[in-house]
Amino acid sequence: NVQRHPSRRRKLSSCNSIEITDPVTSPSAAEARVLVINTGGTIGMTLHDDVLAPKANAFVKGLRKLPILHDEGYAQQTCLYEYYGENTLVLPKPAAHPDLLSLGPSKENKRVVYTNKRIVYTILEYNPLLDSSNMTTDDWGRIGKDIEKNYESFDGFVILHGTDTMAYTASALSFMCEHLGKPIILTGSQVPIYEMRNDGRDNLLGALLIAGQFVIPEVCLYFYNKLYRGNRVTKVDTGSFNAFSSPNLAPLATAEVDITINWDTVWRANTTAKFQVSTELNRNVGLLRLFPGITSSTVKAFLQPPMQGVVLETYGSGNAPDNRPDLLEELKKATDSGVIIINCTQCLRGTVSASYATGKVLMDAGLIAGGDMTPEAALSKLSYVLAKKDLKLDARKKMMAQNLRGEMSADLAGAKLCLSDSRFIQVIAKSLSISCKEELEAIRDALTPPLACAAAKIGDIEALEALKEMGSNLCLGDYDGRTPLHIAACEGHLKLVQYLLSHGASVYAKDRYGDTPLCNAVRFKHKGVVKLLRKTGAHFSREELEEAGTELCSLAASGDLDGLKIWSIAGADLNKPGYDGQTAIQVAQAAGKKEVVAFLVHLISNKTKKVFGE
Ligand code: ASN
Repeated sequence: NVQRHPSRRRKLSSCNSIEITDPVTSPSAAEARVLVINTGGTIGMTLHDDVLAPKANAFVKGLRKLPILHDEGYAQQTCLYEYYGENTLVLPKPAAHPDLLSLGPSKENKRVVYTNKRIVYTILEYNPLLDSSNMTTDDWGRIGKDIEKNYESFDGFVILHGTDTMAYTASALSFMCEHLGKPIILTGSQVPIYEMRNDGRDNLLGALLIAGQFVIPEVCLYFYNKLYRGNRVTKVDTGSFNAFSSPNLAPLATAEVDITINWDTVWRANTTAKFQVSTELNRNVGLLRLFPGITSSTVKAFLQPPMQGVVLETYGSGNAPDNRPDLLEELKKATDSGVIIINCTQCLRGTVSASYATGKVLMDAGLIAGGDMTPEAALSKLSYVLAKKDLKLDARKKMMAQNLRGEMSADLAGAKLCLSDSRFIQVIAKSLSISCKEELEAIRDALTPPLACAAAKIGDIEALEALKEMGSNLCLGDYDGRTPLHIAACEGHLKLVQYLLSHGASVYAKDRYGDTPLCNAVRFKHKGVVKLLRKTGAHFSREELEEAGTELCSLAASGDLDGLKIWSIAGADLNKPGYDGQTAIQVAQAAGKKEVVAFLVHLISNKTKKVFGE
């Protein structure tokens, strides 16, 4: 796979290299890159004077000595450090699981996936490293900005973080990261990674494998073999490796013998907007827990300015005393004066509802039902929504009641057609004598990806709509990992691309050849599709951009203006030299393609003007 990296290939000559024999399906699919942001936490702590505290500049050195987390031989052979720097490590190549191999390529659709990709990961260590009890909203902003800065250079992100406030950071990042298309996974440990018995190694390894292999467009938390949606978790145990619980949502993935992704639960992107991080957060928010006998003066004091948003942790399904007018009056006064109060339950599991008189009084006092949100999620959502300066109070309240990032369950009453309602799947199930739900789902998952790809090929949005109503996931790929978006991008079906992007398709999906929908749209010269994909955040990888020069030169030699325009829209640098050091302009000049030369000169000078703001 060194073939893929020209600079690494060049540097090989200066390394004592031996031949690389990685049996990869294609060079460009051979490596995935993950950025690990180390903020601190127990995972990297050591004992000083009998207490645990973070130790600076020790983590990378420690990992280098752990063969399950770093393959020094591969790093040397591929000049990894020269290319990516000293803080980059690489996981060993996973042994292919024999059961999985025997089951063949349809495994992808059975949600169980193995990989032979190398996960190359770079560690960005914060200074100072923090016990997570010391984290503030400014630290969340810093993490967000670092992800934004590095978004296009990596396939996924892992945040090493202390467990104490990890649920708060995960919730906050889930809201701050708008139009997210790649995985961001928080993890840490209960015991430092340097101890003999520890959970840090497994947690880091699992988080890296998932972040590098799967396009899960969510902020997640990985702990004790489970991947959770980040804004659904809460820390429930100080003394167990199984420290987190996601009481109202099943895990997104489990890492047992196989890594099994529950794609039906994974959040589906619904946007054609680019990723961005909103670091503005409002700090005038708070959590108030009801208890029998709480005085109205306590409540009054808590709700005084500058307080703007409060999560009230109520009893059971969202109840409070209905025989305490003094208390209810304080709440009503606050909501009347513009404080947003969210009603969340103190119970670990379940949702608030207005089924009791003691619950209805809170609605009457102007509180907003928080559904089954965790208090951590509700608090950080308030902080995020209240910082939206261009929104009026009503719009903010509306946003608080909406499900923004999967933090609350939808009201399922009267919801979409369920699988068993679908005639099509039913008929097949009957002929195969299948009846149970799991088998029906397995049939659906096996059949619908190729059907969706076929529909994408002919631009049939209605067929895709029907498949979606069956509960099919339109972002799953076929046996070659080619998703409906890949196919639609090849065919240039702009409307269908738009439809798919609004219904869960990911611009970052790679097929088995390592190609994204953007690569396909560029190859088949569909300008409109390229523009839309770029608007949605699609981009070429660093390696693809580096190697673009050769393609640009061949387009210049053949006088292909359209091709050059499309590469430029797709983000290529038209000055990039090809394999022999010549640029596209030089090639066009040599080949006497005057029109191409004029075009390139015009385009490049226009770009330069833009950069200098002319
Ligand atoms: N106090 C530590 C922290 O939150 C706990 C841990 O990471 N397990 O940073």
